[in-house]
Amino acid sequence: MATIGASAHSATNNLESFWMPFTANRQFKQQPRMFVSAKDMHYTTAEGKQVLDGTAGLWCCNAGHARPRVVEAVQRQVEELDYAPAFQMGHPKAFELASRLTALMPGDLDYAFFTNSGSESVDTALKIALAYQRAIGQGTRTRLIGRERGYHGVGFGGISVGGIVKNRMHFGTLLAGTDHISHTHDLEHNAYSRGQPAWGAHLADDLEKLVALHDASTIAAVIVEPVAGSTGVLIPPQGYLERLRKICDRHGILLIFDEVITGFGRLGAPFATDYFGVMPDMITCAKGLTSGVVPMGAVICRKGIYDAFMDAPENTIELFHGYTYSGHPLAAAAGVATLDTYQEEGLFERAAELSPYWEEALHALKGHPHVIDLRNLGLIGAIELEPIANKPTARAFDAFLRCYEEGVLIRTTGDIIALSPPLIVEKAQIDRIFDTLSKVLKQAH
Ligand code: PXG
Repeated sequence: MATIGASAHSATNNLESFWMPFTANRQFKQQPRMFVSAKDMHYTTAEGKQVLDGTAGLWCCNAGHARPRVVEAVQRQVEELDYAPAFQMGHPKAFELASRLTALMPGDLDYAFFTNSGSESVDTALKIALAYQRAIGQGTRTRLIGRERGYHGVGFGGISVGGIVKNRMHFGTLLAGTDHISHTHDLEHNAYSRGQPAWGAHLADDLEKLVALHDASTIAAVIVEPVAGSTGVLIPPQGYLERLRKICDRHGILLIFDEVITGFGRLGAPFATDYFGVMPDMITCAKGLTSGVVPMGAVICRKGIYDAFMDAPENTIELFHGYTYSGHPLAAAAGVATLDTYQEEGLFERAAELSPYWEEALHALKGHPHVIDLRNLGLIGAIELEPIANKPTARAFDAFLRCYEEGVLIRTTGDIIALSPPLIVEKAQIDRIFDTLSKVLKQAH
């Protein structure tokens, strides 16, 4: 077996060639952190150490790792049908998954378009929004509105409506005609909120300002994460999403919920739309759809959107969009088996049941050195740290490295620690995550 370390620069295992995504490549390659296997709640490192997964991989392995149903389904599928053309041909698993997925959805969110990632789901949803407005005779509606601190993946559509400076500033002019409403994060009013903060519903009125500026007749859609994940777990104030929905309705603007993180039980309900009781016109998802086992995403659309495309002659393609691997057999098989696992093990309900325990364990960190906020919803938690002067991100990254040494995987963004364990986490493992964090934060300088 190829090993790392001494043989790192051998021909069989040259760490140089792989340009790693969203990674400090040089730092990593000097001090690699390699996972070689995973089971249930744990990773095993190249050195043979067990690491407790406090982040469900990258917010995706909601059912835990190497779950038998999913592993077997993928193995069976690869032997039976490895690939079928995605355009003008079909295969049963993709249809089965679309039926199962839309059956999970409230209301008339009845149609699923498959992609291979969250980024592709977002770009797909934005394109469907534009094409839909044209189809219903509203072709002047070409603007796409996102939110500051939003993360919608890394396609040009996603970074254009996204609100992360570093993800945008290096990449030219982006899409024309996008704009952003303000984010909802406010420590002055909402620090140490448990669940949804009370203050801030009025921030949704920012959309009215953009309507006044651009005119509703130019705006196709608004996309938001119901809970912003990547920029540090920003939980919507009570009443905020309801207000956003009302403003969209008033002005004929489509509302897209980017549920790449909030989907598949993360909040203790199937989706954020269920948790908050607010219906979007489209949902983008990925990650938990296959519990991270095979790459896959989906856009779920309300019936009226699909129907608007269906009045062209029957032998014509209705939407000029799709991917070679849309609804890939292995991904579809993984998806069906993952949904089975969620259902059989009651994992969404389990997340809801565990969330008060999770909340208590998180908020017990109040008063630890440099902690300036703690926030939580469902099985998501965040610890915001005071940045070291002139060294933003250093304090949280140091905590990440120390937790890893202690055998617990956490995730950091800026100086915020984000936590999102697989939904199979046990109470003793929640204790282990927060005991480790407590120890590490007490040692922090
Ligand atoms: N939308 C949202 C809301 C996301 O969180 C994407 C789109 C893009 O998905 P893909 O599959 O193209 O990566 C995401 C991805 C983190 C982290 O640590 C978050 C994501 C990905 C990697 C790391 O916060 N979110």
